[in-house]
Amino acid sequence: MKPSILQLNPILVPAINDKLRELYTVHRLFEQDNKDAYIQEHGASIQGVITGGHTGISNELIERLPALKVIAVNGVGTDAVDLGFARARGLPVTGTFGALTEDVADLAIGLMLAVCREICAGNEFVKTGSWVRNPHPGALPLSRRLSGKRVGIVGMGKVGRAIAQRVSAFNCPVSYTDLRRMEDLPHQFVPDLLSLARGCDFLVLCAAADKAHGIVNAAVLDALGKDGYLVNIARGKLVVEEDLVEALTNGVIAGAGLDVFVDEPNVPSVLFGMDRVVLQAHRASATVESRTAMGEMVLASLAQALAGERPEGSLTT
Ligand code: 8YV
Repeated sequence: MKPSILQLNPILVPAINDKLRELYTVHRLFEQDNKDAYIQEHGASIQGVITGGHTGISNELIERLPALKVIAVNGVGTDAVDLGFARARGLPVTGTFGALTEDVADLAIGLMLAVCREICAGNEFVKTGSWVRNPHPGALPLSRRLSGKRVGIVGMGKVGRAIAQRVSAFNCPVSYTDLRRMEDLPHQFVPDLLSLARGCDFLVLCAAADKAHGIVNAAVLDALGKDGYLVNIARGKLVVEEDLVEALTNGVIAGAGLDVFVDEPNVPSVLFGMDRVVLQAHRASATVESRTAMGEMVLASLAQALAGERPEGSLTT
């Protein structure tokens, strides 16, 4: 009999789903109307869980899966899993570390360019016929340059480093904050976020959100200032969203490029009408390339754990 796997959210790569079905009995919890009853019926047989970085898994659900051998996160953020709880149970929690770095960094660059060059507003201007109705060159205001601007990176992990590498090609001086200075990097380390924000034009959030809720607040946005942009490709909860909305509404900062939000898919609707704000639906890793590599890592984690081995990417065992 094939081992049973519980899948908490969809995988979008057909080949990965085929492979999962070939090896396991896959219980797709995200398709069930009555999730509680479904767990009641199948919980005892589940040996592996697949979840998303943002979705994670509750301790309550873990407790209802007595045969569980692994939680495979199809992502790199593990803030939605209680790692201490899993560790105490000897339960491996794995991530897809390294698989999505390039695409997340690419989207950060896309958001940086989109906000300062107002690419989305320009796109709408052409597509809605406004250019024809109003061909005067001043119909759209001048935008701002990215090249040479000072970039402040919050969280110099794999993604932060990949962004630093990319913006260096735009001749942008890079500074960063993290728990510690990285001796192998040529960039300026700034120990506190407020000073980092004060000294940069783009504040780019790439930090893990495990212990960093609400670090970007009104004071940080004030320090970033009226010519500064915020880019977030990490987690919505790093930011006090009400403070961000207020800062954007009142011109405290110049604009924002956001892929992630506090309560996805609910985004503060006041942002929808702002040309200086570019929004994405948590899609930084949503490429065929990343999601295929991530799916393969999930498959490897399941296979290793169910064979009684320690999964390579385990954070807790
Ligand atoms: C993924 C993420 O979209 O890696 C993460 O932590 O949040 C995302 O990049 C998500 O995990 C896909 O399931």
